[in-house]
Amino acid sequence: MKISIIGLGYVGIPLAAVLADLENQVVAIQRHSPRSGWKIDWLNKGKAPITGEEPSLDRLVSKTVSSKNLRAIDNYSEIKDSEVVIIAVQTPINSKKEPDLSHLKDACFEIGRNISKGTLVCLESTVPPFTTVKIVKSIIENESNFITGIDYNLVYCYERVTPGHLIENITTLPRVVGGVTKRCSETGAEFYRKISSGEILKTDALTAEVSKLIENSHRDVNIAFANEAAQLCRGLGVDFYTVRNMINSLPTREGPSNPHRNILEPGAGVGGHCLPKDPYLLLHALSEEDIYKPRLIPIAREVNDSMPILIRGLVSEVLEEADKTISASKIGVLGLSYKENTGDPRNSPTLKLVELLDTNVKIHDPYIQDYYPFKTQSLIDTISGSDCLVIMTRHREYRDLDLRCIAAMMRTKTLVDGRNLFDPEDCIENKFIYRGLGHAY
Ligand code: SAJ
Repeated sequence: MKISIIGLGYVGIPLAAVLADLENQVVAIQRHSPRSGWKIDWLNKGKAPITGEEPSLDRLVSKTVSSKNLRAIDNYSEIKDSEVVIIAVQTPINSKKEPDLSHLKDACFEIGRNISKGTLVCLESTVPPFTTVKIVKSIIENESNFITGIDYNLVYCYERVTPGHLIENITTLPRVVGGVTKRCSETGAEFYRKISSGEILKTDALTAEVSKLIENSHRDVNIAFANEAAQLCRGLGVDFYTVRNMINSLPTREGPSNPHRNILEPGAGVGGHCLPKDPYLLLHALSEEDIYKPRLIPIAREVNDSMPILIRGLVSEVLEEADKTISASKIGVLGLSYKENTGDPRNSPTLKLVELLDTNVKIHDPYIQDYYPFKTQSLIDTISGSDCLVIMTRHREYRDLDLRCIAAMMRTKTLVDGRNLFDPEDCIENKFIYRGLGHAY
């Protein structure tokens, strides 16, 4: 089939590669925006414009670009020949936590103006409830004079990719296909069965939109619970990770797919392009209707957003014990990416921490060289001569760091572990003034 994918991001790029590898003719459409325009040329050279470890992504992109099954362009001219059009544009929130659907609306106008009869349109971007029908359907129908479910089909099928596992997610995870009409759902389900070996669940567009937002809000609330439990355990002088092991020992009921207990990990914060945003997309729709106002979801966001503040407090504590102040110290931070083993700094807690520290900070990240206005340093430059080392991302590269060597390189031996990277006993043995999130130190 001829398939157009709009948006060369964490969803569009791997999806384009997977579809091209299934012998489709795939055109990836990307505007020449300052942030992403460079991806067009990069992809057309057969390279995946994504940092971090993504098994088989580079191979798939170079294979499908050289076989001419995949190419990137900056316009919508090929929509009219496409049997499937997938929308994978960004749907960020603005500084007031309101959805910015401008990129989505632009794409819908272009699709409406160029679409041919019989096309299947799949929206994969995360959107507020009612968006598929009230925005996507109405713009496409107005621009094309088509009737949804008759002249063309429209489904909402939310993306379920996580950096580090993009190809595997797309080809194996279950998918929820929410059709605007029954026929749309059937057509959409048939398409996604060709992509994923996972179960394809059919429903309506609104149910699918709400499923996605509750799926991620649920995760955000569970992380907030772990963050809160870790703080109350510290207050009681109890090691939270020990408590967590006790609780998670409860055997699962229906096997590992549905753990009976599954307390998540406390951490230095919740970053990325999903969890810090998706709960607000849900809350925004509720603010427009006089219906139930959730309290748990916004509070969970506050708890998670407060974690970099807690880390800063721990840095202040250990430096004080060493008769130092933050402003007179050199601080080394390990990890700029929001998530281990990936190179994605978006909404990273490290950005917030560096702002809060407001002092001489050096950052290392194995996957990120620079992210304006930050330039990362080498591991040695980040650690050497520092007065405090802060672990913000549990990258694989940090797992076998030798604490003795680190201690010898530092000017003042203080360490704050925000991701349970080191064993607290090892830190104490190596004479660090130590604090560990989730530990009783
Ligand atoms: N985090 C914690 N404690 C945890 C788990 C995560 O502090 O126990 C932090 C991470 O450090 C990170 C943030 O939360 O900063 C988000 O981590 P994440 O594992 O949720 O990764 P994301 O943001 O890539 O979330 C995606 C989501 N997938 C989609 O939206 C399609 C999410 O629904 C998945 O559950 C998650 O991947 C996953 O499980 O990998």
